[in-house]
Amino acid sequence: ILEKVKEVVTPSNGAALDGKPKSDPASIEADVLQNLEFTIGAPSNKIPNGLDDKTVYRGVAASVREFLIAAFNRTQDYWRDQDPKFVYYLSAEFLMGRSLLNAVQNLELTGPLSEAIKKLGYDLEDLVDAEQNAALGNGGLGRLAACFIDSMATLDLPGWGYGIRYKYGMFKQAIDAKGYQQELPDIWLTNGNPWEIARPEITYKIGFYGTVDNFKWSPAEQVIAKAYDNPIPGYKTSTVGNLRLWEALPLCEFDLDAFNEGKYDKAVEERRKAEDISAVLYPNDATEYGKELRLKQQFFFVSASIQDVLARFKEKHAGDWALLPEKAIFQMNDTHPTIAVAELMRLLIDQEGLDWDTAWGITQKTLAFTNHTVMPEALEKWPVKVLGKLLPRHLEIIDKIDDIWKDSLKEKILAQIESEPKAAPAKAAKAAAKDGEEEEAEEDEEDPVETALAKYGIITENPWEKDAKVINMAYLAVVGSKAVNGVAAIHSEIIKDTIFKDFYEVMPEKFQNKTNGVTPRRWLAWCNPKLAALITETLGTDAWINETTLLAGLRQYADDKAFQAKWRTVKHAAKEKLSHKIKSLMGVDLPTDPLYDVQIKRIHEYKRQYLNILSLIYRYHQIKTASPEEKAEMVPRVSIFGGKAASAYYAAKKIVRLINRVGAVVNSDPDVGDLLKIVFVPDYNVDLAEVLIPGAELSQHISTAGTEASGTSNMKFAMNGCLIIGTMDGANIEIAQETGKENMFVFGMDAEDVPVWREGKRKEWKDYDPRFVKALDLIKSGTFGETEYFKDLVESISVMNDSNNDWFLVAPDFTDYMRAQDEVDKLYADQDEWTRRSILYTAGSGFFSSDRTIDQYAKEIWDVVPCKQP
Ligand code: T68
Repeated sequence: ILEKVKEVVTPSNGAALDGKPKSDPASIEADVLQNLEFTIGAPSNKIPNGLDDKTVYRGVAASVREFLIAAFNRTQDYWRDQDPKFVYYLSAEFLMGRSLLNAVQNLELTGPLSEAIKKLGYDLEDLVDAEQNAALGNGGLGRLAACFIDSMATLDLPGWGYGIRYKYGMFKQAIDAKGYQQELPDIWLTNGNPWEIARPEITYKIGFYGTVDNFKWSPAEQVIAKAYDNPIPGYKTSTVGNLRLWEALPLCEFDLDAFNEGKYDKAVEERRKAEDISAVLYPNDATEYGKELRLKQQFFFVSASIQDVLARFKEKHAGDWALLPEKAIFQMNDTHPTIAVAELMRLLIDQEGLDWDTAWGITQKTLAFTNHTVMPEALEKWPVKVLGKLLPRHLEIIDKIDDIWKDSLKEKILAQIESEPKAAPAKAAKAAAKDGEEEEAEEDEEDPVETALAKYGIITENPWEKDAKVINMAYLAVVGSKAVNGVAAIHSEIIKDTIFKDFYEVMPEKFQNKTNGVTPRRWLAWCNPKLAALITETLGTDAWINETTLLAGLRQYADDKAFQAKWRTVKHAAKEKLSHKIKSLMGVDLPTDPLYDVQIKRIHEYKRQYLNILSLIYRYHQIKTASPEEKAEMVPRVSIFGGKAASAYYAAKKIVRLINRVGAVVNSDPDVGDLLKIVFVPDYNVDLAEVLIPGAELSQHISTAGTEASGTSNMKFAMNGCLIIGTMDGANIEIAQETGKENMFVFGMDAEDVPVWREGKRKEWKDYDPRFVKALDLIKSGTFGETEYFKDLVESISVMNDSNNDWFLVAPDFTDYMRAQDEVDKLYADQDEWTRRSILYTAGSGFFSSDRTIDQYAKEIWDVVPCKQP
């Protein structure tokens, strides 16, 4: 083998020769052998029987890495030379999933690589499964960031992602025998990470705590941020972008004095403290714990990233700071990186010596902000005490931004009031005279200017604690950014009407919509190769992979019976694959003929997994009480759930347990047979999604209207020809527009109705659906055990009092949900019509490519244009 390696590799396969490794099967085979031997340290002569898939995966990954790095180096070199404007996507989360298959497909190496691997006695698919998930994210927000950098590379847009190289990613979820969720650490780096390039030469100092004297900050603690680059290959282009992640390290590795004094703990204490910063991903989705370490993480990666960008800028354009907004834009992914507003100001003023106004002008042109939620608990508000202690200079800067901001509004507000016919000029004048005075922020019609100013405050009173001010990070971001966007059409409207209403009124031009998208490479072409092949065969081209609007060409075949049959065959194969996966993970046998119904997403009350399981409980009851004739009429269903509950979110954890308990009872009940199976797939993550989504026929996106900002799995399901049952919420609305609302199982209250319900109607409503009551009775009477444990969960939607108010409208939406479910069953019995709709979903999904989203960001916010090597 080594002779062969020498023969093939030595003369030509070095990147040094032409910057590109050889991609014929024989060269790849030899290169894999060489990597197994010399990079991994595995005796390659043991191949095939003596080396397991995990080891061989590492050898193959090392070889693919060579291709990636070669193209990465060329791209980055070219960009350095051309000096285009860059976008920097600042995100505390990048939920990347696995990289091997994506890299191989994007680099168009699948054919020769598979052949090489086969020759070695292995199978590419098995090796793909040996890879760990890179789960550096909670859910939608983190996965969106991953899709975005994929699209940036594919569109040749000069751009990098910036984030944290967490040592432990999203916790692993296990379900124990009693149905409880258990959280286990995600130790994903143990076997090394072949997809990253450590950059020990790229480091920055990050300070914390300390004092400020005459605007000069002396941090009391400092750590080092060390860079790791993760090449991001585009598809059908030589462009390979970058995701730069930061690791926290101590300034001083080892306290030798302490060590010599025998204080071993103390000798490594600084190291441990520093490493804590990039140790764990906060496993909270939509709730904010306000931990100091969390703020430390945020500042850590933001400061390192901005310092890095400014350092490169200075290399080319030293001193010419006015040029910065023409060379760089930072997109802040939610509030987590919004300390960037103050940090950019600090670096420009304190380090580069700019005056306040110049720095502020630059900052406001160099930052943009995306909001992903209207849930009040997820909008970060840092106590002044916490932020002031950790970042005293930043607090000063934020304070001044707040003052100047409010001052700038006074005239505008006064003018507004005067132009309103109803406003009495005398009152307005009186209000203006109060200029600068701190007044209680109360809804006081008497004093409109003061009232208005109070609500614009970035620093405000903490509603939960007296005399404790907080910094509203979303407001800071809105004020400091050139653009603010929501993530679906309805969401972008809602933020203008609710959380940012006052800001929208004084600067409407800043507010935009950028409907989310997902990468069609990972989420259709690579995860569903059979469907992709059928689409390519039908459209006569594979150009749809990058130009998803071409998928509309499938519409003309929607009624074609022969095509429908092919479509069904492909779907059935994906259901089989999914069924095998579940068998291998859980030991459960799932029949493949029933309707495959899937709800996979974080477990949250607003996402209403509860509604879904209640309807299944009722379905179970129906099966139990049906006559044989009635049973024969029923449409068999497999219901699959997946998702993690935040570790401290008790209601969500109870819902997980309820689903598992119901599943255990239903699946082992001989009266039920194949009419209903309920499975909760543990540890839902990106690679499971890649099997679940192609195999699903119905997917549930049933959030209370107005609560789900967009949703992105809805887009993935639609692309894969999966029908949707859903509320008119988030991107469901746009999916309905693109695929035909009549083709979606729409139910429930609209976003406008929900507040009306909450504030009024709810109080007198008693029309509980008898089926809803029955389902709850079954839980209460112990059909699924643990009546005491489920008691408060049941009461939360059925007994109204101060702590229970069914905030997410499970009870009032139940009847319409059941109606929609009946429609589902009816339609599934008509396979031709079902298939026709399935085709229309894929055909209508072109708009939901993240290429479209990123193109809009690039043109409408970033002003970044493609820069492709000739
Ligand atoms: C999601 N948000 C939205 N947040 O819920 C979803 N939160 O509707 C949308 O499609 C998606 O963002 C992309 O825009 C999240 O995923 C979080 O994960 C999160 C993490 C930490 C703190 C708060």
